[in-house]
Amino acid sequence: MSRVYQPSDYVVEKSRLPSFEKYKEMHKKSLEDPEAFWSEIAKEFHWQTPCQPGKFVSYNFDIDKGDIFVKWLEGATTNVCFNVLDRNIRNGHGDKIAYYWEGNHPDDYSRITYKKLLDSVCMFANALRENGVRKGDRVAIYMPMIMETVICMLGCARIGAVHSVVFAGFSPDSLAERMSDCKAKVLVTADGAWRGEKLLVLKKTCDQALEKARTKHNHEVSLCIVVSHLGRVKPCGKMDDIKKLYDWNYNVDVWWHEIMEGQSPICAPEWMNAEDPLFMLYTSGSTGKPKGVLHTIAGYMLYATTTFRYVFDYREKDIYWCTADVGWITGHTYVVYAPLANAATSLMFEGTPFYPDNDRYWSLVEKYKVTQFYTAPTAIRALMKFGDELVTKHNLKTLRVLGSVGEPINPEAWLWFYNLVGNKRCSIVDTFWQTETGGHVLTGLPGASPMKPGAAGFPFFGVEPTLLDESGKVIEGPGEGYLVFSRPWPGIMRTLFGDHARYQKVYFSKFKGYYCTGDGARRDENGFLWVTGRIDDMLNVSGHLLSTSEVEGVLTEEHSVSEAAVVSKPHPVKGESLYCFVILNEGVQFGPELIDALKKRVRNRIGAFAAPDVIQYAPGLPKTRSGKIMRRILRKIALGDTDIGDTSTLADPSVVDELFKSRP
Ligand code: 6R9
Repeated sequence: MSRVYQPSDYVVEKSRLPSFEKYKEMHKKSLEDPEAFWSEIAKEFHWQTPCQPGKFVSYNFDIDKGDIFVKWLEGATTNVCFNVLDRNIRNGHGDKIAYYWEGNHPDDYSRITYKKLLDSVCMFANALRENGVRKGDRVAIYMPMIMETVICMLGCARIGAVHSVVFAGFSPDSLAERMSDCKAKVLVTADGAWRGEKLLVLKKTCDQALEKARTKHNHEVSLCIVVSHLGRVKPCGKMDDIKKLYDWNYNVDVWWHEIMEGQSPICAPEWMNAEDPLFMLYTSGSTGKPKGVLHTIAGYMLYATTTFRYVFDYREKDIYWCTADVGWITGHTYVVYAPLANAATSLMFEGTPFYPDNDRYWSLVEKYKVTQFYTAPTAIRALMKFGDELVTKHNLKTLRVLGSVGEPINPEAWLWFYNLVGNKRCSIVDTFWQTETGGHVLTGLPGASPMKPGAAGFPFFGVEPTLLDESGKVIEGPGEGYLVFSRPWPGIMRTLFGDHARYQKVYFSKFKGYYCTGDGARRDENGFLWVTGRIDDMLNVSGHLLSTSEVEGVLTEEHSVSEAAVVSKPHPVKGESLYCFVILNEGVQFGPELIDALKKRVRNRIGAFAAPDVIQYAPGLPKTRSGKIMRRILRKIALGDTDIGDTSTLADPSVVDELFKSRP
């Protein structure tokens, strides 16, 4: 039985939702009458055409009854950029700081008000229009954590272009594949950025990606807009002449500052239908090909706004900080759209927790007087290693809410976060959600929910979680099963870009009538939900989802490898790590050189975060008679755990012994 922690008086006093009873009441209302619940929140926003009563929500989650669809506020028209900027300025927040920006180097920092942000967004939106970008066109974004990234996303939203951000740690191949899949017209990037002492030459990666898009995918991106960033920040490590780091292609490349020059800071927003696309974001798929998750305008805006308000209990003078990169969904919703929709002041940080010292996060909390701090378990575990003194030497008393996202948080990390960082008086919100869900779906609420270290907690408003057993039977009360949802909340994705069939198959075919998350969960005797992790062939490395088959595909590209199987092995900091088994072709020598080559290949093809920890030589793989690899057994071998259970379904049980013998 784990201990239950109640929210402290300090948190409850300031909370807009100060009791669990009140939460339960609101949650019940949100399910009983979604229209009444969400239309109350919709009233705050500007609608060019309001939603007609009775049209608030319609959906089908049952594939037997026809195509799956979800629609919120059908017929209404609005613009997200207008709502997160112009509306706030009209409400008197024009001079409020939207973002404090802190660079990789502590001497680089700046700030931007709502009014200034709107001016820049309009200028960029005009520049996009001038360059032929129209409503519905896709704009790929490969950017560091700088203000221009936000300006670019909102500029797209203003003119109805669909942004497709690719995390700037992805390889040229991954970027090329994503740009080609969404047929991006434009790519926006920066010359480079510092991460700690390491220089990332983003422009060079983009050049290679543009070339690959052309030759491998037959897709031509007509314009590449480049922010000149390196010249305006302090160098943090060794750097040659910037201009020599990459080429300039006069047919395609333009400087950000040049296309911004002379643009008007006024730009009429494109009034969009509620169900028009806002953005797409690729997430790993279990077949290897990434899935272009598509979010639409009105529902996403409502849901992002509401989750932010209640989950972080944001108040007027608070300073909120989410450490996630804009390249992931957490950055989209909780660095960009949700804080701005709430007229919040956020901190945006370009660097790493370890530069110039391992207390950078804590020194930033102190410097900016952060009230809400939202990060990932992998970061917490990495920082725990450096000892308590790096935390305690900073004044962190402004903190009120601590958030966790990306993977289940282990109780040890939770307790450290709670006791040391939160000084036993902050609430921890463990937010479970996905690229697909648009915003938090299971979470605690600071003043209202009791907490258990490691439990995600309770459904957010409008969310109805269900646990199912293998046969699809509903598990009532305590128990463990597949985590599914029986109805849509406003922020759920609408489709996979260009592949509605795959959307229906991946998310709605396993259990008829339910959205299937791909995660397992347990409900305990007090009704807390604990997410137990992926139940498909996905891996979560430092909060980044990867598909095992994608990595296997890359390993087998190496000519010497005939077959590969990748499993997850628990890792003290990263949560999970990649453990790879490779079968080699005749006559190939297994040794450090090949291991190196394979690791490098995965890094180059997918990204540094996907680099395998272990490559093991495998004389064979444990397969069923029908040829399915039994990953369960491989996971045991990776762990060195000989208690492997029943192997009677294996075609050749002797390979298991051999694999144990060949462990490195
Ligand atoms: C927001 C985000 C989604 C997957 C999800 C689950 C895992 C995220 C979690 C969590 C346990 C949490 N996950 N938050 N597991 N507790 N609080 O991370 O989106 O990158 O799409 O990953 O991450 O496995 O299915 P995304």
